[in-house]
Amino acid sequence: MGKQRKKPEAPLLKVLAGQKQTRPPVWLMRQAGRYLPEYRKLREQKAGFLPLVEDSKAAAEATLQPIHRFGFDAAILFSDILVIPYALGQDLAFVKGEGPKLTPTLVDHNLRLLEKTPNRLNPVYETVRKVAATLSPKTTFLGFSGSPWTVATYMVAGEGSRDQAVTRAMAYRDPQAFSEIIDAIIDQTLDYLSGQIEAGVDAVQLFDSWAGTLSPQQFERWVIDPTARLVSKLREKHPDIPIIGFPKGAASRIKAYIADTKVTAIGLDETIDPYWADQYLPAGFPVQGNLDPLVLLSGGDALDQSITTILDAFSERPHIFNLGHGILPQTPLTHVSQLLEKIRG
Ligand code: 1CP
Repeated sequence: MGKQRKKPEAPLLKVLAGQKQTRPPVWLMRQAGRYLPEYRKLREQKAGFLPLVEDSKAAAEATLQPIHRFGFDAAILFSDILVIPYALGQDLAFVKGEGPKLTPTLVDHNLRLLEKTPNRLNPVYETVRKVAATLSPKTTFLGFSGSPWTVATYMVAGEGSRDQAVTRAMAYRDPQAFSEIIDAIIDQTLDYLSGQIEAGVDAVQLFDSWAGTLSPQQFERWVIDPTARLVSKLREKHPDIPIIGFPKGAASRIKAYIADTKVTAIGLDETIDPYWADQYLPAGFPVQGNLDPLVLLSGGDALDQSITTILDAFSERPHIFNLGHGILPQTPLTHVSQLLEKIRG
């Protein structure tokens, strides 16, 4: 593919190319999901979350539901960051009320004993082709993956945790074995994102949901370095693909993250002061964020005021409006409409 952007009319892609828009494009992390009644209905018809991801027709529908209802500027592929461990040979189950479980856990099981099954990702590429064929040229199609560190925390512990202690301890205790896990994730993620791009996504986001618990040196080693390698390898194959990095909880370390990983844009979580970000991040560098999901849940004047603050702080820079983390399942739909009216005027 040449330099020509595929969708010259898509506002979100313009922002990623460094062009500020008068009204920022908007989408919401986790916008395809449980706060939507039409999603809950689709989900009920399936035996679990994985059967939904593996049914490309249903997954395409879940991807498009928030676009049909709200007209967001981006559709995000309906899949999950945990399909990478699944493709690397771990078993994956979404246990009701408890969240995802991966077995065997790599804290006590050697990665080399897993049998890779990359064909498990094929239905996702089919979902991408289906969605890409129907999206309007104004709507950006976002692919995604987890970042190596965040995916590794699930592979090692077998589940989500508040502080990633099991994985952080392993990374100190056995950096050699942990590096092998990170490298395997990078290779599989490279194939996965390339597959999404070849099937038709316009840009990708790297979710590093658990970047915030690492000490400074470990952040360099396990967040920045693997992300930089992944970005550079992906650009070798797809030089023009915009990449949004989202190192949640990275605080002031986002400056080093931007400089060293060479992502195209940065996703900011809700703990970052947008005025600080505007002042200290490189001039003209595109940002995404960073409304508190809890203020969207709460609504009212607090919601309006928070939106105004973010719009004001980023009024002079390329900005994609988003939450600082995923939308909460209990969020009233009327609050999402209020948000869109406020941003779009
Ligand atoms: O049965 C269901 O409906 C399960 C709920 C659900 C959904 C809708 C899960 C389980 N994953 C998803 C889809 C999903 N996950 C998307 C789809 C597109 C969209 O954003 O609308 C995306 C981008 C993700 C990304 C994801 N999965 C992240 C990174 C973002 C974040 O929120 O931090 C993480 C950490 C996961 C793991 C995961 N998958 C599902 C759950 C409940 C979790 C969190 C588990 C935990 O840590 O306890």
